[in-house]
Amino acid sequence: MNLTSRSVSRTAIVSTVLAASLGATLIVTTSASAATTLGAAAAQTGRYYGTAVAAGKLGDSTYVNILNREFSMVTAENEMKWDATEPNRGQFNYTNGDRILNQALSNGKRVRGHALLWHQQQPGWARGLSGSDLRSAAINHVTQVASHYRGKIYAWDVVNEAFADGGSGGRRDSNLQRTGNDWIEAAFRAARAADPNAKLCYNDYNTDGINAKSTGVYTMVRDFKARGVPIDCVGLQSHLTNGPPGDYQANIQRFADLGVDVQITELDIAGSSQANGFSSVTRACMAVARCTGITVWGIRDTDSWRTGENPLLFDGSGNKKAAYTSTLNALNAGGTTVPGGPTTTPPDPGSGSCTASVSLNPWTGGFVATVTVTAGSSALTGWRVTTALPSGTTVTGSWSAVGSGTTGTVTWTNVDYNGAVAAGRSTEFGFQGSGSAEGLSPTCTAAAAREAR
Ligand code: G2I
Repeated sequence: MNLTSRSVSRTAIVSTVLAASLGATLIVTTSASAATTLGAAAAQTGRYYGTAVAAGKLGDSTYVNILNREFSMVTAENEMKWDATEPNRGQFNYTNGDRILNQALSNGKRVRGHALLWHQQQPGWARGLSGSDLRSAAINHVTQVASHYRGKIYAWDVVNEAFADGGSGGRRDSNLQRTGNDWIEAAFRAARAADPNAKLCYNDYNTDGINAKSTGVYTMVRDFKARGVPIDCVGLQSHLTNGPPGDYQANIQRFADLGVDVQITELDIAGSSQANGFSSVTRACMAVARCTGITVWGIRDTDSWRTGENPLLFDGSGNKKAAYTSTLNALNAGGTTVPGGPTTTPPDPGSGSCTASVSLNPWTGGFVATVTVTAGSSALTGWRVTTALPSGTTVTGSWSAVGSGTTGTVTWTNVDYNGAVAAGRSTEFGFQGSGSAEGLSPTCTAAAAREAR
C-alpha cells in the first residue's frame, strides 16, 4: 500500500489503517487549515520544521528574517561541535553556540544540539590522543557541553556518523572507535546524566533507506533499547539527490517501531526532481507518528555546504523555490499526529501573575544583577522578565534565564528547570554586564512553559 499517494483535501479527515510489521497501526490524518509558514504548518501535527544556522550569518537581515518567519527548530551548523566548543583541552568556548541558542530560544524556537562526538571536526589536541586518555577526554567533553546546555536542548546528536559506508554494516574506524566498541553507549550514558531532559539521538548519513549501514544502526538501537542504554531518537541526515529512496518511509517506520523518535536532521536535495523530492520526504515523515520533525541543512542555496548544487528551499536572494511550495503543501496536507499532539496550537498563554525585584552588586565599570521572580497567588508555568538597560550597558553573561539580546530592553525567559514557580514562591536568575544597571526596575509577566512556546 502506498500511503504517500493518497488524495487529501485540506479540510478532509481521512483515516487509513496500516498493517505494520508489529500489528495494526492506526494512521489518522488530521484536519488542517493552510498555514503559511513551514513551522506553523508542521506544528499542526505536533512536528517542527527546522534549519541549520551559522552564527556568522546572524547579522544578515534577509537570512534572519527567513529564519524567524519560517522555522521552529534550529541546529548550529558548526558551532556546537568539539573543535568549536573545546579548542584546548578543558577550556570551553560557547560564544557562538550560545549566540545561536539564544537567538533561537528568544524567538520561540527550540534547538537540536549537534554534535557531541564525531570523528570529524575534532580539535587538534583530541586527534592526537588515543586509548583511555581519549576516552576520558571524550566523555568529559560530552559531560561538560551537555551540562552547559542543560535544560535548553530539545535533542542532542550525541554521536554522529559512527558507522562505516559500504556493505559491512559495522562501525567506522576512528580514534574514538579504537577506544573500544562501547564508546557510543558510554557517550549516551554521560549525556543522559548531564541533561536528563534532552532527547538523545544517534545521527548518520546514507542511512535513509534500508541498507547494510542503516541496518547496522538499527541493530545497535535495538540492542541499546534491550539493555537500557539511554537512546531516544535516530537522525536520518537525508543529504539526497532528486529524492528519497523508495523504502524511506519503511526505514523510518522500522526505527519508530523500536520505540525511538525519528528526525530528518540535515535535509537537502540536489537534482532536477528536487521539488518532488522534498514533498516525498515530507509525506514519508508525516506518515509515521514518531517522525517528529524535519530540519533542512541551511536556509538559502548560497548557505549550503553543497556549493553549486542549490539543494535548499530558498534561492540566493531569499525567494521561495518550488521546493518550498511543495514542502509547505505536503505539511498542510496533514498526516499522523506525533505522540503528545500539536504543541503550539492553541498557544498556551501561561497562568498566574508575578513580580520581579533586583539586587545589584556594582563596581566601577560593571555589575552583577540577581533578579528574584516571585509568583502571585497562583502558580506560574513560565515567566518573562523585562529589563530596560541604560545606553552604554551591555550584558556579558547570564544564568538561569535566556535573554533576548545584550543591550537596551532585554526580555528574560525562564529555562526548563525554573519556569514552574508555586504560588507565593520565588526563583532567581542573574546576569552580569559592563556599564551600570543602577535604577533597574524589572517587570514580570506570566508565560507558557518553555516547551510550549
Ligand atoms: O558535511 C555535511 C554535514 C554532514 N553531517 C554532519 C554535519 O555536521 C555536516 O555539516 C558540515 C557543515 O555544513 C560545513 O559547514 O560539516 C562540515 C565539516 O565537516 C562544515 O564545513 C566546515 C569546513 O570544513 C571548514 O573548513 C569551515 O571552517 O565549515 C567550517 C565553518 O564554515
